[in-house]
Amino acid sequence: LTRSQDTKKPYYITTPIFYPNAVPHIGHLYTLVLGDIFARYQRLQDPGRPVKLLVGTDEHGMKIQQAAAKARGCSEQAEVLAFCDELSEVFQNLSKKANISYTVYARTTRQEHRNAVEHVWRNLWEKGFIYKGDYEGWYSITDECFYTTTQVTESALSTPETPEYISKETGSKVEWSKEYNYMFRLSAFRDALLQHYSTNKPSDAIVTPSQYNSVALQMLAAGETQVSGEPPLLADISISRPRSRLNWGIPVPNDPEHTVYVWFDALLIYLSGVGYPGLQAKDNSGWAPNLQIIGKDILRFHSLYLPAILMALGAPKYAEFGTQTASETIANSYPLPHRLLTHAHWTVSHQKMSKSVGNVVDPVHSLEKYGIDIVRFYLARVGGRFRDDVDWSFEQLEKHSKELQSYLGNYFLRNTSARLTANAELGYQEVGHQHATSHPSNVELSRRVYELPTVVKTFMDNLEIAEAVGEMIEVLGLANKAITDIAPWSKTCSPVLVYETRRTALDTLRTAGICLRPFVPETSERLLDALALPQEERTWESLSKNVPWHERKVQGVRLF
Ligand code: ME8
Repeated sequence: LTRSQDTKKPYYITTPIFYPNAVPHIGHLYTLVLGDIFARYQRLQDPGRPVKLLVGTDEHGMKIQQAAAKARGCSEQAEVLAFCDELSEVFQNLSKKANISYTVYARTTRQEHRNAVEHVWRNLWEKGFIYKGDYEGWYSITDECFYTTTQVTESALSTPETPEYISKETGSKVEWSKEYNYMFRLSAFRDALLQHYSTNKPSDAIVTPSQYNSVALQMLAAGETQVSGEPPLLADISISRPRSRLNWGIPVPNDPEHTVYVWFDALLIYLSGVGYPGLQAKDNSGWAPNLQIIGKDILRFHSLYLPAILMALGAPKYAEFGTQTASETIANSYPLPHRLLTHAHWTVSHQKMSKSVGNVVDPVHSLEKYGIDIVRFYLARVGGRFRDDVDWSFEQLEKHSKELQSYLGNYFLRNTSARLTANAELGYQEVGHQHATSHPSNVELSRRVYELPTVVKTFMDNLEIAEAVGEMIEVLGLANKAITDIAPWSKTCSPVLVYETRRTALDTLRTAGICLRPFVPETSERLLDALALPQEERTWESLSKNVPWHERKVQGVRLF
């Protein structure tokens, strides 16, 4: 499938599937809201095209096994699954509560996902892209990972008789250990990955540009001489763990002594979530993702491992693969995702908000206290730049809440008072709807409102959410200023000017209301209901048509 061919397949958006090792925090809600904003925006742009939005939970691996053991005091498989069921539901409830319009709630513990993982594994094993390799290194049981020689140091307790080594990073004890593992030939895809990213501009491949650069640089570095003791950056990766250490996961096909590594398992959710292997790309499954949204913490997995696995899926046997050029590898690949939006993190006192640090903001509490749309608005307005980490602040949340309430809510009420409506009617009787806008503030506002959809669309298509919201707020700010300047409620204001001002204001509210639909869906619906716009007049396309306001019964209601 080439990009031009697949404009009619469902538009497919994915968010990461979260670890249900603890309850979600604002960071998780944030990624979900971003996914939902793009899904709703896409539906608004092209109502005839289905949009799929995948969200869910990543339930295998050591992290979950340990969290379940801690919470339930045992690591029986049934207990671990019950633990996952419970927490996955908490994530799902959060998605529902925040109006995330997901179409797939995917869980890695489902049978259909396991089938997909086994299918991919067998394909890559049979073709020789997965092989058995010996793995040797410093292993920490506490951290459940291998360290390289440069990452360990002698501990203070070490003696010549009983030498003892620890990880420099965590201080946990390490032991030299050797085992066989299944390895994936990531290194075979270096040239194809490099070509894939060098032929796709940042805005088409990895947004933001700085994240694109970090991947490009990593790959270039991978070609250079390796630092002694360190594996090269695109070295083959271990994709299994001995069952004796990790039993909570999918057993390796034909080798139950090994469990599939959690990231290899998790990345395949994007395929299994739309029916792979039952549905192939030529069907209407939605594959490949048009947009994947992730935090910068998991960029390497999505920008390097996933495309390499997809390339391997489409490749011939490894023995014949050597003669294939990078362009052929890309052309034969199982279709690659189109765009990867990589956002920065929410911090608390400039430290990453994270479950393990324990400095998290409870999303449910914020949604209940401030309202769903207010929280969504804040996340998009302040977190929509993606480049830099943002510190969570309730003061900022309140400030932006007031911005929306005043610029949108109060503005709406000011324009729909009974007296203003009656005076506008008098003005309409006098001049009729052919009347041209005359007051400079109304002329300027009308121009900005007319341009708003195009400006918003350009920003949204470039994945610039904060800029899109910023533009809407700027126009609403201008509208508020215009009505204050004109003061249509004053006795000296002629009915014709009242009519013109109200008409301009209703056009502003309609346009802003439609542009805001992906961001604050409930508030927009309330506004568009109150403006008496039928569903067919709430589409993006309808923005270019005029609404005969004098025929509409506009109701002044409180939006917040
Ligand atoms: O990494 N600010 O799951 P996870 C913004 N299961 N976003 C944040 C955040 C923060 N402080 N903290 C978390 C995993 N996130 C894997 C993913 S995908 C096949 C497997 C968001 O529960 C952000 O999207 O640790 C980040 O990438 C994700 O949660 C990590 O969630």
